[in-house]
Amino acid sequence: MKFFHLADLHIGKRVNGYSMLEDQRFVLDQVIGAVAEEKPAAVIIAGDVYDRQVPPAEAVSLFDSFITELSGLCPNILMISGNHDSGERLAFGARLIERSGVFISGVYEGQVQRVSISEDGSSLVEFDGVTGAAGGETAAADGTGAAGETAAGMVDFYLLPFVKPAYVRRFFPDVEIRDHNDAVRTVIESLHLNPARRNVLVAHQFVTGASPSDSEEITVGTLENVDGSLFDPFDYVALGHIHGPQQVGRPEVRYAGTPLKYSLSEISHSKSATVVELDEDGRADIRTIPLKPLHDMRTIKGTYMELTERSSYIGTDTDDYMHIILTDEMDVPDAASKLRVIYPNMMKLEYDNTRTSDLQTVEGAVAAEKKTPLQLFGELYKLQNNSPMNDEMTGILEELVKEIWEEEK
Ligand SMILES: [Mn+2]
Repeated sequence: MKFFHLADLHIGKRVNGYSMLEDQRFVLDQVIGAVAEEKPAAVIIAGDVYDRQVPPAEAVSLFDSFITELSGLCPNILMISGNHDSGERLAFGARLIERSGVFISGVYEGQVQRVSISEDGSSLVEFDGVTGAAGGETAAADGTGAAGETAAGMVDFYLLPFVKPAYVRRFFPDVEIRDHNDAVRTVIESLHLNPARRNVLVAHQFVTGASPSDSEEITVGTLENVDGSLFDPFDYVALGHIHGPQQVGRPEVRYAGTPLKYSLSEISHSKSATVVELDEDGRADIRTIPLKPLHDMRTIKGTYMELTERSSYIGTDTDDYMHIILTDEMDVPDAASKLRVIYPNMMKLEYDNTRTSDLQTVEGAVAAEKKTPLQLFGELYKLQNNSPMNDEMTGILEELVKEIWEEEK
């Protein structure tokens, strides 16, 4: 069975002040093209559909068009909420659009939505988890799994929305749930997996060992990590949350990553859609389809003169999202606005020179009173710029000092 794994679309996101909407439309169109060509049985979106709890109207419109087109091409669309989404809002109308093969798990309510998909793309939805939880049936605990089916041809997809300890605790009053790891373990242990079936988990969590970027907004030090060994019972784990595409531990525990670079820390990433084919024994063949951005995000470095030299940029994509590093020792007046003439989508401008590369220590003010204004200013200049004033500067300063101090007398 073939399925697509996407995650962290963050539709409506702004990066360094730039709206990503057109970039997102461009890249989602490529996903639609790839789905039309590959004809998977399902497309998974592993959370962070939107960037905000209340996404802007144009973001909702874009996502609406995306899933509408997608559902014309693929029988099953499976999605969960991420930490950026409002689970309730994402799941609006979920039970209605389920009839169209669009399955949304927004909020964990003590049970996990299980979508069992056959090779022909037909699907069956049930709920699995703690007995007695409201809304839905619980699968038989004898291992027959969903609807008593033992057909090995089916794949069970478990849709676990983003959970925090507090979301899970209330359904398990007798279990001590201290952190995210306890929370996810408790939920997984409450499931009745059918070992005769192939099992896929869709989740949005920070798995220990994954490498984050700058755009996930992970809170460091709050014990958000979950251990990858919790996923051992699954043939494939479609993860969202971490923005660089990567496996964690084994190849089948995988972050699809964002479809676009969402921070300068992701400049070296190659973004893609993940395509998984599970064979009859549950072995996963995993490959990626590269996604080409409307505007790439890249870094260039050099002196102002070098970078504004026509030959250095002609023929390059100057409307890319640029991170420009100037190596000039002196600040270039109005560099940002001048560079924007060539690079209209410059996201960041910084200097790399002796001033920024070496750490300076501040000398004590003890001897300050014994120094002349010229000496004091010279030290301040050197401290800030990591190099002494040149003769011309010293000359100007001498003139100024003379003018100010002598006029006072
Ligand atoms: Mn995310």
